[in-house]
Amino acid sequence: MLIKQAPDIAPSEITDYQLYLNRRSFLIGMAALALAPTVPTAAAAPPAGAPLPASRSERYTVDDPLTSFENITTYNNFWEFGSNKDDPSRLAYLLKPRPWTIQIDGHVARPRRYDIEELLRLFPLEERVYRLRCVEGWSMVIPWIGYPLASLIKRVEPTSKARFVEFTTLHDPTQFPGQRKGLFNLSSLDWPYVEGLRLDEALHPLALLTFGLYGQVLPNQDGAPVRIVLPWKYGFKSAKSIVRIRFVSEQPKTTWEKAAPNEYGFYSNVNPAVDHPRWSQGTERRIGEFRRRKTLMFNGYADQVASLYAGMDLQRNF
Ligand SMILES: Nc1nc2c(c(=O)[nH]1)N[C@H]1C(S)=C(S)[C@@H](COP(=O)(O)O)O[C@H]1N2
Ligand SMILES: [Mo]
Repeated sequence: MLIKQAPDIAPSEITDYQLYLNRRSFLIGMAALALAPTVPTAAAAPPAGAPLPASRSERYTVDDPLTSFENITTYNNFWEFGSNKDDPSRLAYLLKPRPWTIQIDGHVARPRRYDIEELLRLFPLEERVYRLRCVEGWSMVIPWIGYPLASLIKRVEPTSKARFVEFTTLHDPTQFPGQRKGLFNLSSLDWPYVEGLRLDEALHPLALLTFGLYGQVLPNQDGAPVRIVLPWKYGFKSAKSIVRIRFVSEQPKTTWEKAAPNEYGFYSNVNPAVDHPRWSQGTERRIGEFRRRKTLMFNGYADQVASLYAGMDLQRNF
């Protein structure tokens, strides 16, 4: 059985938000001039992707310093590429984020297959700065670009039978080496990667359908061309490279529940009071910092999401 590790990584450089903003306006300027963006940056950043303009949200942001683009794009969990933190950035070139479609089906009045270009333009894009807390004990602060998942959900009109939403990642071993069967993948996950939410969780305004980060389209290793981001839940709930959103009446069986049901529950809300069976969830290591931080209930979003779980036993519904 495959088991997530709780690693301790070497500290990295501290993010300079101003540097990002400068670089972003520089990129947008370059794009406007239709020049090839060979961008000289202070940090050895990976090549810049296509700019993705968005208006910065005043409401959905946090004061914590941003994690560097470098760290966000080289320290990843994306098991489709492999189980090491650098596998996704090393092998990301294998994923082809265009053409791409996303199937929306199940209990909805308007089931449809959307082309990614259309999906991207359905609603205005916002930049939101969210904390991301991995179940392994590290965290980041990421300026995502997307629009509320709720906007898309309302558009396809779930019927009264829709009680849960299931998200499925692309299954293609030619693009995802981690999905190939073989000696080195004996203990891999059950593909495709499936995640799920209760419908009311999926409709929560924090749930973001995400197309970009740091002013540009999602790098492949971060889940191009479209993923979800659920900042109050452990990172593995935020499925990457989604090809299908299905509305169902029964609670979906998720990939990590299937792999280790006693370790990864359906809810997986960030909760410092409920330890993982093999390690504490009380503190976290913010990538780029030295001292550990205290993990906050619902990752610091309790005032916004606690009511979703009123009356539930969070020890049992972990
Ligand atoms: N399809 C898919 N989605 C995934 C994963 C994965 O392995 N496959 N890993 C998850 C985990 S464990 C985390 S912490 C986040 C990491 O997102 P990031 O690499 O963009 O920071 O993606 C989540 N989404
Ligand atoms: Mo994670």
